[in-house]
Amino acid sequence: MKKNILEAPFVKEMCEATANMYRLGWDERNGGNISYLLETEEVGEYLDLDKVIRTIPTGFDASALIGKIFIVTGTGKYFKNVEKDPEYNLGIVRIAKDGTTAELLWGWSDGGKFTSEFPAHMMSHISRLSVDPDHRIVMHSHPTYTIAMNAVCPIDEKDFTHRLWQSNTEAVVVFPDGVGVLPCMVCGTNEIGIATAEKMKSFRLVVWTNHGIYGTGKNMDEAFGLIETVEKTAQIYMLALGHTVNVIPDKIIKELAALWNLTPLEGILE
Ligand code: 2HA
Ligand code: ZN
Repeated sequence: MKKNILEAPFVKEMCEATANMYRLGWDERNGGNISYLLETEEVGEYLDLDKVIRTIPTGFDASALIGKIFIVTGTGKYFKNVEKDPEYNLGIVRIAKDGTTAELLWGWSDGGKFTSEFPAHMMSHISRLSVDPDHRIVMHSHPTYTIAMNAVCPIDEKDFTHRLWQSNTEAVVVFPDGVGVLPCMVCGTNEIGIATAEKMKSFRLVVWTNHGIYGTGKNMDEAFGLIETVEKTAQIYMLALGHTVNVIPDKIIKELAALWNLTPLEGILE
Protein backbone atom coordinates (compact mmCIF):
# COMPACT_ATOMS: atom_id res chain seq x y z
CA MET A 1 0.00 0.00 0.00
CA LYS A 2 1.53 3.31 -1.14
CA LYS A 3 1.26 6.49 0.89
CA ASN A 4 -0.76 9.48 -0.41
CA ILE A 5 1.57 11.57 -2.58
CA LEU A 6 -0.32 14.77 -1.78
CA GLU A 7 0.97 14.32 1.78
CA ALA A 8 4.60 13.84 0.66
CA PRO A 9 6.96 16.43 2.19
CA PHE A 10 8.49 17.20 -1.22
CA VAL A 11 5.04 17.96 -2.76
CA LYS A 12 4.21 20.20 0.20
CA GLU A 13 7.57 21.99 -0.13
CA MET A 14 6.87 22.69 -3.83
CA CYS A 15 3.40 24.04 -2.96
CA GLU A 16 4.75 26.21 -0.17
CA ALA A 17 7.65 27.62 -2.22
CA THR A 18 5.54 28.46 -5.27
CA ALA A 19 2.81 30.06 -3.11
CA ASN A 20 5.37 32.19 -1.27
CA MET A 21 7.07 33.24 -4.50
CA TYR A 22 3.74 34.17 -6.08
CA ARG A 23 2.67 36.26 -3.07
CA LEU A 24 6.02 38.04 -2.95
CA GLY A 25 5.25 39.23 -6.48
CA TRP A 26 8.21 37.40 -7.96
CA ASP A 27 6.35 35.02 -10.27
CA GLU A 28 3.56 36.52 -12.34
CA ARG A 29 1.38 34.34 -14.58
CA ASN A 30 3.53 31.33 -15.65
CA GLY A 31 6.80 33.01 -14.60
CA GLY A 32 9.32 31.00 -12.64
CA ASN A 33 10.06 27.29 -12.31
CA ILE A 34 11.51 24.90 -9.74
CA SER A 35 13.10 21.45 -9.99
CA TYR A 36 13.94 19.31 -6.97
CA LEU A 37 16.12 16.19 -7.06
CA LEU A 38 14.40 13.50 -4.95
CA GLU A 39 15.62 10.36 -3.18
CA THR A 40 14.45 7.28 -5.14
CA GLU A 41 13.56 5.35 -1.96
CA GLU A 42 11.43 8.22 -0.69
CA VAL A 43 9.51 8.50 -3.99
CA GLY A 44 9.00 4.71 -3.85
CA GLU A 45 7.00 5.10 -0.65
CA TYR A 46 4.39 7.04 -2.67
CA LEU A 47 4.61 5.79 -6.27
CA ASP A 48 5.09 2.48 -8.12
CA LEU A 49 8.47 3.22 -9.74
CA ASP A 50 7.81 0.59 -12.46
CA LYS A 51 4.72 2.46 -13.68
CA VAL A 52 5.64 5.05 -16.32
CA ILE A 53 2.59 7.14 -17.35
CA ARG A 54 4.26 8.41 -20.55
CA THR A 55 7.66 9.48 -21.83
CA ILE A 56 8.68 13.01 -22.83
CA PRO A 57 11.76 13.82 -24.96
CA THR A 58 14.15 16.24 -23.23
CA GLY A 59 15.83 17.59 -26.37
CA PHE A 60 19.32 17.40 -24.83
CA ASP A 61 21.73 14.90 -23.34
CA ALA A 62 21.08 14.41 -19.62
CA SER A 63 23.17 11.21 -19.37
CA ALA A 64 24.81 12.44 -16.17
CA LEU A 65 21.37 12.26 -14.52
CA ILE A 66 20.18 8.82 -15.73
CA GLY A 67 17.86 7.23 -13.15
CA LYS A 68 17.53 10.41 -11.13
CA ILE A 69 14.02 11.54 -10.18
CA PHE A 70 12.87 15.17 -10.05
CA ILE A 71 9.68 16.96 -9.12
CA VAL A 72 9.30 19.89 -11.53
CA THR A 73 6.85 22.74 -12.22
CA GLY A 74 5.00 22.45 -15.54
CA THR A 75 5.26 24.59 -18.65
CA GLY A 76 2.53 27.25 -18.86
CA LYS A 77 1.43 26.52 -15.29
CA TYR A 78 0.98 29.37 -12.79
CA PHE A 79 2.76 29.42 -9.41
CA LYS A 80 -0.46 30.99 -8.09
CA ASN A 81 -2.30 27.69 -8.75
CA VAL A 82 0.17 24.98 -7.69
CA GLU A 83 -1.12 24.69 -4.12
CA LYS A 84 -4.75 24.13 -5.12
CA ASP A 85 -3.97 21.44 -7.73
CA PRO A 86 -0.47 19.95 -7.42
CA GLU A 87 -1.19 17.01 -9.75
CA TYR A 88 -2.13 19.36 -12.61
CA ASN A 89 0.71 21.85 -12.12
CA LEU A 90 3.62 19.61 -11.07
CA GLY A 91 5.19 16.46 -12.47
CA ILE A 92 7.59 13.80 -11.20
CA VAL A 93 9.98 12.59 -13.88
CA ARG A 94 12.88 10.13 -14.03
CA ILE A 95 15.67 10.57 -16.57
CA ALA A 96 15.51 7.36 -18.68
CA LYS A 97 18.41 5.07 -19.58
CA ASP A 98 18.90 6.77 -22.97
CA GLY A 99 19.61 10.10 -21.18
CA THR A 100 17.36 12.02 -23.59
CA THR A 101 13.91 10.95 -22.39
CA ALA A 102 12.04 11.80 -19.21
CA GLU A 103 9.67 9.16 -17.78
CA LEU A 104 6.59 10.71 -16.19
CA LEU A 105 5.78 8.92 -12.92
CA TRP A 106 3.11 11.34 -11.64
CA GLY A 107 1.47 14.67 -12.43
CA TRP A 108 0.68 16.98 -15.38
CA SER A 109 -2.76 15.39 -15.36
CA ASP A 110 -3.81 17.46 -18.41
CA GLY A 111 -1.09 15.93 -20.61
CA GLY A 112 1.33 18.76 -19.86
CA LYS A 113 5.10 18.65 -19.51
CA PHE A 114 8.01 20.19 -17.65
CA THR A 115 8.96 23.87 -17.72
CA SER A 116 10.41 25.34 -20.91
CA GLU A 117 13.55 25.94 -18.84
CA PHE A 118 14.08 22.21 -18.27
CA PRO A 119 17.45 22.26 -20.12
CA ALA A 120 18.77 25.08 -17.88
CA HIS A 121 17.50 23.24 -14.81
CA MET A 122 18.93 19.81 -15.63
CA MET A 123 22.27 21.20 -16.88
CA SER A 124 22.49 23.31 -13.70
CA HIS A 125 21.81 20.23 -11.54
CA ILE A 126 24.72 18.48 -13.30
CA SER A 127 27.05 21.44 -12.59
CA ARG A 128 26.03 21.89 -8.96
CA LEU A 129 26.21 18.12 -8.22
CA SER A 130 29.77 18.11 -9.60
CA VAL A 131 30.82 20.60 -6.90
CA ASP A 132 28.35 19.66 -4.13
CA PRO A 133 27.00 16.10 -3.82
CA ASP A 134 24.31 17.37 -1.40
CA HIS A 135 22.89 19.81 -3.97
CA ARG A 136 19.13 19.28 -4.64
CA ILE A 137 17.24 22.42 -5.80
CA VAL A 138 17.25 24.67 -8.87
CA MET A 139 14.85 27.61 -8.55
CA HIS A 140 14.15 30.25 -11.21
CA SER A 141 12.21 33.43 -10.53
CA HIS A 142 11.42 36.96 -11.79
CA PRO A 143 11.90 39.14 -8.67
CA THR A 144 11.20 42.76 -9.56
CA TYR A 145 14.03 44.68 -7.89
CA THR A 146 16.67 42.17 -8.98
CA ILE A 147 15.61 42.69 -12.61
CA ALA A 148 15.52 46.50 -12.10
CA MET A 149 18.97 46.59 -10.49
CA ASN A 150 20.41 44.44 -13.27
CA ALA A 151 18.92 46.92 -15.80
CA VAL A 152 20.80 49.90 -14.27
CA CYS A 153 24.16 48.12 -13.71
CA PRO A 154 26.89 47.06 -16.14
CA ILE A 155 26.80 43.38 -17.17
CA ASP A 156 29.80 42.51 -15.02
CA GLU A 157 29.27 39.88 -12.32
CA LYS A 158 32.08 41.11 -10.05
CA ASP A 159 30.82 44.68 -10.22
CA PHE A 160 27.23 43.51 -9.65
CA THR A 161 28.27 41.36 -6.68
CA HIS A 162 30.25 44.28 -5.22
CA ARG A 163 27.23 46.63 -5.43
CA LEU A 164 25.12 44.02 -3.61
CA TRP A 165 27.74 43.49 -0.90
CA GLN A 166 28.01 47.30 -0.47
CA SER A 167 24.27 47.72 0.04
CA ASN A 168 23.38 45.26 2.81
CA THR A 169 25.64 43.70 5.48
CA GLU A 170 23.81 40.36 5.06
CA ALA A 171 24.79 40.08 1.40
CA VAL A 172 28.44 38.96 1.71
CA VAL A 173 27.49 36.61 4.56
CA VAL A 174 24.71 34.90 2.55
CA PHE A 175 26.51 34.78 -0.83
CA PRO A 176 30.30 35.18 -0.32
CA ASP A 177 30.63 33.16 -3.56
CA GLY A 178 28.95 36.04 -5.43
CA VAL A 179 26.32 36.25 -8.17
CA GLY A 180 27.01 35.23 -11.77
CA VAL A 181 25.50 37.38 -14.52
CA LEU A 182 24.58 36.33 -18.07
CA PRO A 183 23.81 38.86 -20.82
CA CYS A 184 20.33 39.03 -22.33
CA MET A 185 19.71 35.76 -24.17
CA VAL A 186 16.74 33.87 -25.65
CA CYS A 187 15.24 31.86 -22.78
CA GLY A 188 13.88 28.31 -23.02
CA THR A 189 16.82 27.16 -25.17
CA ASN A 190 19.65 24.66 -24.74
CA GLU A 191 22.09 27.58 -25.34
CA ILE A 192 20.96 29.50 -22.26
CA GLY A 193 20.99 26.19 -20.38
CA ILE A 194 24.63 25.57 -21.32
CA ALA A 195 25.63 29.15 -20.41
CA THR A 196 23.79 28.94 -17.06
CA ALA A 197 25.32 25.56 -16.21
CA GLU A 198 28.80 26.92 -16.96
CA LYS A 199 28.22 29.71 -14.40
CA MET A 200 26.78 27.17 -11.94
CA LYS A 201 30.18 25.47 -11.68
CA SER A 202 31.22 28.34 -9.42
CA PHE A 203 28.02 30.24 -8.51
CA ARG A 204 24.87 29.22 -6.63
CA LEU A 205 23.14 32.33 -8.03
CA VAL A 206 22.96 33.42 -11.68
CA VAL A 207 21.15 36.52 -13.00
CA TRP A 208 19.63 36.41 -16.47
CA THR A 209 19.79 40.00 -17.73
CA ASN A 210 16.35 41.55 -18.32
CA HIS A 211 14.70 38.32 -17.20
CA GLY A 212 15.31 37.07 -13.65
CA ILE A 213 17.49 34.91 -11.47
CA TYR A 214 18.45 31.30 -10.71
CA GLY A 215 19.16 30.13 -7.18
CA THR A 216 20.32 26.68 -6.14
CA GLY A 217 20.81 24.83 -2.90
CA LYS A 218 20.90 21.70 -0.77
CA ASN A 219 17.27 22.33 0.14
CA MET A 220 14.36 24.66 -0.64
CA ASP A 221 15.29 27.08 2.18
CA GLU A 222 18.82 27.58 0.85
CA ALA A 223 17.74 28.27 -2.75
CA PHE A 224 14.84 30.47 -1.62
CA GLY A 225 16.96 32.30 0.97
CA LEU A 226 19.64 33.12 -1.60
CA ILE A 227 17.13 34.65 -4.04
CA GLU A 228 15.29 36.37 -1.19
CA THR A 229 18.50 38.03 0.04
CA VAL A 230 19.52 39.19 -3.45
CA GLU A 231 16.02 40.59 -3.99
CA LYS A 232 15.95 42.39 -0.61
CA THR A 233 19.38 43.87 -1.31
CA ALA A 234 18.40 44.89 -4.85
CA GLN A 235 15.33 46.62 -3.39
CA ILE A 236 17.56 48.63 -1.04
CA TYR A 237 19.89 49.44 -3.95
CA MET A 238 17.02 50.67 -6.14
CA LEU A 239 15.32 52.68 -3.37
CA ALA A 240 18.60 54.45 -2.62
CA LEU A 241 19.75 54.80 -6.25
CA GLY A 242 20.74 58.37 -7.02
CA HIS A 243 20.64 59.31 -3.31
CA THR A 244 23.23 56.95 -1.85
CA VAL A 245 25.66 58.55 0.61
CA ASN A 246 26.82 55.52 2.59
CA VAL A 247 27.98 52.26 1.10
CA ILE A 248 29.54 49.49 3.17
CA PRO A 249 33.35 49.94 2.96
CA ASP A 250 35.40 47.00 1.62
CA LYS A 251 37.17 46.81 4.99
CA ILE A 252 33.84 46.09 6.75
CA ILE A 253 32.76 43.62 4.06
CA LYS A 254 36.04 41.72 4.66
CA GLU A 255 35.53 41.79 8.44
CA LEU A 256 31.97 40.50 8.09
CA ALA A 257 33.23 37.59 5.98
CA ALA A 258 36.06 36.89 8.44
CA LEU A 259 33.64 36.90 11.38
CA TRP A 260 31.71 34.05 9.74
CA ASN A 261 34.84 32.25 8.43
CA LEU A 262 33.82 32.92 4.83
CA THR A 263 36.04 33.59 1.83
CA PRO A 264 34.60 36.32 -0.39
CA LEU A 265 34.90 35.76 -4.14
CA GLU A 266 38.32 37.02 -5.22
CA GLY A 267 38.94 40.08 -7.37
CA ILE A 268 36.17 42.22 -5.90
CA LEU A 269 37.35 43.80 -2.64
CA GLU A 270 40.26 46.24 -2.33
O1 2HA B 1 8.40 29.36 -17.26
O2 2HA B 1 10.01 31.83 -16.29
O3 2HA B 1 11.84 31.59 -18.13
C1 2HA B 1 8.33 30.72 -17.48
C2 2HA B 1 9.66 31.31 -17.33
C3 2HA B 1 10.57 31.21 -18.46
ZN1 ZN C 1 11.73 33.08 -16.45
